[in-house]
Amino acid sequence: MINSKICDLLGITYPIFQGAMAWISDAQLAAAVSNAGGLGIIAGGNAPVEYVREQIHAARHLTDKPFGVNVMLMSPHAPAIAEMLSDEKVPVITTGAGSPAPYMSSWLEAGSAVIPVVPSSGIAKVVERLGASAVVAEGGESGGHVGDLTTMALIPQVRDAVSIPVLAAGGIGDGRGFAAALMLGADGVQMGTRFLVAEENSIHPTYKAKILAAKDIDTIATGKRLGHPVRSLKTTFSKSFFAKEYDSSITDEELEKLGEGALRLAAHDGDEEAGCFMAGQIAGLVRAEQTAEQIITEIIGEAEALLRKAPSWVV
Ligand code: TUI
Repeated sequence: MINSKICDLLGITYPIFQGAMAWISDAQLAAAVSNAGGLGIIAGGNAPVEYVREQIHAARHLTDKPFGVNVMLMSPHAPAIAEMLSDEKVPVITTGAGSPAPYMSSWLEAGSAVIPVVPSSGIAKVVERLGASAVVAEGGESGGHVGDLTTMALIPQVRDAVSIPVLAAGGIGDGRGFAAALMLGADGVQMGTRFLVAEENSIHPTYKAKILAAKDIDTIATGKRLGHPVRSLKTTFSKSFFAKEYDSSITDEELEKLGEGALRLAAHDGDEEAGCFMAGQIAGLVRAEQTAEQIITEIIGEAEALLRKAPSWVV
């Protein structure tokens, strides 16, 4: 058994969050993770408020365990989703891709635990002051919208900057990563890429096949020029986007337009040409489709075995 204060705080069995993945992590995946003892998280992404509300109601039918909802703060729907979340009083709210400051007091009044995803110790301190229950510190190894720092550098610095629990994200895909995160000072982990191939994840089979076939060098971060880089599998789409970033005849607006809808095309349609298959650098570690429960129990088992052996390093 791995004991962590985030488990007591949220009423979960294992300190493993399933990272929110836009167009991917719905009520079915989130409930499966929560039923397996982790924290499942519904992604708001760029979806409208009605969709997110439906997913919350669906999750409540599928699990009686705590679950979370993520607000992607760059979404035009973020203000409406934020207001709806205050009414729905979900157990946990996570945020990404921006500052949750405008919404924090309303969510806290509604009784939700607010756990922002942060890319630096400075932003971690700000959200702690605003009342965050914990932070997810996410390194640039992760899939999707990425910050600059690596998980290895970020976690100990965030750990030293705040007193609230810290979850490590980015580059964690098995029990070794989990145990390493604890050594860096984290109280638990958040994983996205490993859950891409969960049986309860109903993304297009092509997406899962691409993850299972990926090697360590198969992801690329594109969109640095636009100020919000996104890590995805190297595909026709991402390689062409990367080349266009260095083409000064293409405007930022044109570049931005190129990316629109590409994630949905990957997740929904498995479109190998036009889809953006977001994935983290640990994609090469993901070898089999498993249930959420198998993923969680395997990772906890691996981490326990490693941590039990840890005293042998000290002579
Ligand atoms: O948000 C993510 N990952 C994401 S969001 C996403 S959807 C998307 N699609 C297209 C373009 C952009 C996004 C896919 N993956 N991770 C959490 C995260 N948050 N990473 C970095 C941040 C972050 C950045 C700045 C958090 C706070 C922040 O604050 C800035 C400020 O000024 O306070």
